[in-house]
Amino acid sequence: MTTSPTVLAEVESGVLKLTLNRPDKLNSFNEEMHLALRSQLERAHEDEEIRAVLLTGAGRGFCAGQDLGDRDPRKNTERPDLGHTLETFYNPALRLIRALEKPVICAVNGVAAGAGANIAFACDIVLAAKSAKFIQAFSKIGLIPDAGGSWTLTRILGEPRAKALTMTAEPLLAETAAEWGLIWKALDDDALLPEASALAQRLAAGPTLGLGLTKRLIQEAANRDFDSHLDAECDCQRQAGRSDDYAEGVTAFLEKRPAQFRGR
Ligand code: LHQ
Repeated sequence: MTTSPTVLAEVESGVLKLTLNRPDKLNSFNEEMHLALRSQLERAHEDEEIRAVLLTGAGRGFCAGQDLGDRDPRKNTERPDLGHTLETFYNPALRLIRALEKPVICAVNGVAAGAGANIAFACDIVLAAKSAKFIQAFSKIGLIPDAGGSWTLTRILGEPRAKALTMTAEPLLAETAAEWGLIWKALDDDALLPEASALAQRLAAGPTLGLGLTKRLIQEAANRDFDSHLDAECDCQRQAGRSDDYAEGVTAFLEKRPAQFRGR
């Protein structure tokens, strides 16, 4: 596992809290931060003790996307291969977030720009501080919305809003993002981390297998017709029904006590 000061990692009560930590650069990504985030996401896949992930940023920003200082065109004569950066760094991290069959909560503590915004949108439950804003900054520098943005924004918002946000790069306030269904909730700034941590801990104490299957089904829904999706639900429910947590959940209900899920 790569440990690096650019991504602070701590595990508490089954929650892996990851804090993007280059606050002077609004937590924009350099190679070290990419590798550290990937390594922590791989750890979340492998470690059974981890039952939820909480992603946030240090300082006043969440993440300003790629560190633009890394590829100063004034210093380089050759044109860069940005596709290589996506293949090597962003896409594997985004795939790890979506494939992780455990809840990923994102606490957007401040501005989220470019790939930073779209990494947040790839998480399962997104909470944002009311002072935070989301900026599809790509068009300001001649790029396309990457890190899944052109997919996520279109799926969630539809073409008109997706096109306007990406072509104008106008900031979207957290409260509007919540009204539009792009994130779960906009919270008072002081309430963000306490609420996000409480939510992450609640989910980490939940029936991890069932939550993971729920995530898988919801993500796959748009790719199937209703009939075949009913079959997929059937397969997943069969699996969930054989879990220890289902037996515990029903037993706890019948005994009128809180369930003690173990994530199995
Ligand atoms: C930064 C950055 C930054 C370096 C703030 N880099 N220093 C994928 C494939 C490969 C390559 C290209 O990219 C991608 C995906 C992408 O993410 S493309 C989009 C990249 N991101 C942007 O274009 C956003 C650039 N940043 C901004 O527009 C502003 O900083 C925002 C609107 C995010 C915040 O504005 P302010 O609140 O006014 O803060 P600021 O601009 O003063 O930034 C604070 C510091 O952070 C400042 O450094 P300084 O030394 O002057 O205090 C900035 O230079 C630095 N910073 N973003 N992406």
